[in-house]
Amino acid sequence: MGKTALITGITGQDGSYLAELLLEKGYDVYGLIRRLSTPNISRIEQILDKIELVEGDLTDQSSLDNAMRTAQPDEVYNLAAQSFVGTSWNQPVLTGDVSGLGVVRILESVKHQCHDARVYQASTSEMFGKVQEVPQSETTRFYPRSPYGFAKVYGYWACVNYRESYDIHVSNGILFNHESPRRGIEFVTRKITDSVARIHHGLASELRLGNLDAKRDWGFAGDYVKAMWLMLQQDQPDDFVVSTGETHSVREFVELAFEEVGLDWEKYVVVDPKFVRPTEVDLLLGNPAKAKRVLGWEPKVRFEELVKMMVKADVERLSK
Ligand code: NAP
Ligand code: G4F
Repeated sequence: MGKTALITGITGQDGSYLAELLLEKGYDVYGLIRRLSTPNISRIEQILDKIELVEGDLTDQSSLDNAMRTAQPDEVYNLAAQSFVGTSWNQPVLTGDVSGLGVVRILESVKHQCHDARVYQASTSEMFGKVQEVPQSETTRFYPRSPYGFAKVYGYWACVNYRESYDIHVSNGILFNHESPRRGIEFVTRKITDSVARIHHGLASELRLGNLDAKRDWGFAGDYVKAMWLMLQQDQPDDFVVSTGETHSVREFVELAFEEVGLDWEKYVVVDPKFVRPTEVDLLLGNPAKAKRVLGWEPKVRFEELVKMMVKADVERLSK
């Protein structure tokens, strides 16, 4: 018999790629979806007839219990979060409730409703924050630099504790930044490629950004959801860094993206203090050696290809 998976955050970037991957593998896929005045299903429209949606919210325990009872999942992928670092300073309590405490609600629900389900927690390189070593690995000490970062540290340790206390098969994927044409528009990569496409089509004349010196280890979301799945196929739960092992600055991303449409970025980019954060994560660079060794996982899409893919998709989208 095929397996059943429940994905929280199925309407987000990663949720949509993961749902497609699991359908390809023959899973029955359930997705937790929260009530909004206008449903946000644009990323999963192409698979709506193949998945089951269950209403629920990470801040509401009973809805999570109901989702677990309905789906009876073999695997739970907890991808839901208030995931935008910038917003976490304006909404620190909500961020803690969803991205931190929400993890405990998921674990409680699994403990009581489907104890044998395997759980994936969307942990993050933001936990390394002001990095204590370069590159960062599973043993690097955390030093979060935002309410989002410290909420995720709480969620991470909740998973470790439920694994040790209750023998729940729960793994943390410590994923470094991963992007795609489905990336939310407020994140820097998509903000850049969307603006480049607008400028190219004569729909905009400038791009306002914050810190161009920040460096990130950027990979492709389609590659990273494969690592999530692999973690839950292991006999033993564990924690894994998932990254490319390369780092690039926001400036490099900008240069390449403008180059793609034959424009000089310096004529269009304006540095606006409004987008500079109260505390910055200056440099992220992950060491994916453990994921390669234990999971046999490696990223396929490299930085230049990722930038091209995203610019191309936005240029095409806006030409319609
Ligand atoms: P995303 O596109 O922002 O998706 C977030 C998802 O969470 C959306 O489906 C959203 O639903 C859902 N959500 C938000 N609040 C919720 C709530 N209270 N109850 C239920 N669902 C809620 O994020 P992503 O890029 O796919 O990232 C997936 C996960 O990986 C997140 O936990 C993120 O923090 C983590 N992560 C991401 C990266 C990255 O680079 N992308 C790296 C490391 C870790 P709506 O559509 O209704 O808003
Ligand atoms: O694209 P960002 O907003 O992503 P950030 O903060 O690295 O967080 C993302 O990756 C994390 C994994 O490390 C995830 F956990 C998290 O959920 C999210 O997916 O910003 C990247 C960098 C930052 O240093 C920021 O200061 O770009 C810099 N930046 C410069 N100008 C900007 C801008 N970021 C945004 N969003 N907008 C700007 O105008």
